[in-house]
Amino acid sequence: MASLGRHIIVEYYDCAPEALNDVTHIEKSMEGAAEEAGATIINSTFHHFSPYGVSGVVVIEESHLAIHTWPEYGYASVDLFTCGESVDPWVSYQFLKEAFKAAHGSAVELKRGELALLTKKDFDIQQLRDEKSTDAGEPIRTRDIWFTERDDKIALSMKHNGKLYDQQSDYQRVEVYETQAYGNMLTLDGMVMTTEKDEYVYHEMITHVPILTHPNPKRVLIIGGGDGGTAREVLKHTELEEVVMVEIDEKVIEACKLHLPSIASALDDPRLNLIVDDGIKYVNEASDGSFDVVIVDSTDPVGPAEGLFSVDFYKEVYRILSTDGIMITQSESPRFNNKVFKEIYQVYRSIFGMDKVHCYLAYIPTYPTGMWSFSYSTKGSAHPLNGFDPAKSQAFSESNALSYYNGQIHAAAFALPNFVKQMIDQ
Ligand code: SPD
Repeated sequence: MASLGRHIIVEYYDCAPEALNDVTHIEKSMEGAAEEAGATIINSTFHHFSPYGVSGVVVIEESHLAIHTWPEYGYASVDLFTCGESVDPWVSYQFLKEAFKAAHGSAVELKRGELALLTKKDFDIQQLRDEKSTDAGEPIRTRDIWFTERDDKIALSMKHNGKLYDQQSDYQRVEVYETQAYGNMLTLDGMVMTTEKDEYVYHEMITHVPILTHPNPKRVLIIGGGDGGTAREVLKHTELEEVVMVEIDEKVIEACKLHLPSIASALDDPRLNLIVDDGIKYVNEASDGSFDVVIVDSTDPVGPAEGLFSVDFYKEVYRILSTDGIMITQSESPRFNNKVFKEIYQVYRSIFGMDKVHCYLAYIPTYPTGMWSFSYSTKGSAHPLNGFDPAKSQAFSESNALSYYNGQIHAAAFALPNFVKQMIDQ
């Protein structure tokens, strides 16, 4: 051999797009390609980017294998770099071509470190050997796979052990990841919806704020909320007589029952009337004044939830609220989704009235920027602070062993930073 290493620069064309967007498949294939070629794996790191694309590297004792994919073009670029005689990078090339179902590939081999051009340096190699021999045992193999939700300016990444659920429903891509920091995590179309470790913030705040400030809550409607977290919290209010939840996507329910059971725990509760249907249609067909509290637990305003952010929908929600009815919605992040955030409050005020719409905040680490908002719109006399009894809220929090909501948080959540107030008042 006339060089230290061989570097094959590879292009794979017309691959299966889904294979190039599946981070666990890519990780497995890259590691398989390394092993098949006779390499010893030290470590691997893979990132999935939302909505599509994967980058990753497998570090091997004999150098590395690296990949970047563009599923939307069915294209992957790969580097296969090996040193020594024991590993054949062309075996990896063929292995990956099959794994990605590439219609064709091209490759250029470069010799790295031409021996004819190298001069061996004179240094005390024996001393280095002695130092190395004191290291403990076999190299430790580590694994890094990352999920990333990003827009063109910021990104949020979470390390995970792989996907537990991955289905394309009639409405969206439904996935559950086993994250290392936040437990199992539901994503829809690549956006984080909820995680086992921080879900309580969102679900407690979207639920207890309205129910504990309504003068006499009896009938609650949840639109969306297929993971079940909002229903679980609503059912802690034992005075309620009717709880209806309308979720459009049964795959979300299935995924959460299977992999997020602590969140989905109430979905089989006989007190919950769970309807799998379009929430917009349900609201359009419901009678005037039929609910005291309507909670819109939607995804972001793209895909199936788009209609849940329309003026017509909110007018219908207003119609089906009872005299003192309250509508609660998740209203995105004032920092991250500032355009949508402003529009939401303009629309609600045009329907409910200027002084009838309030905003409150909570801190959710797995949502973009961590600062998340909820809207509280009231048809009659209910008020989030005037109608609020701190002692009652505190007692409710303690008797239900809540993790976020309490009497002080309730009041504090309505204290808004100046920039948020300005966005709402503009
Ligand atoms: N960008 C995240 C918005 C998530 C809103 N809905 C979450 C559903 C939890 N039940």
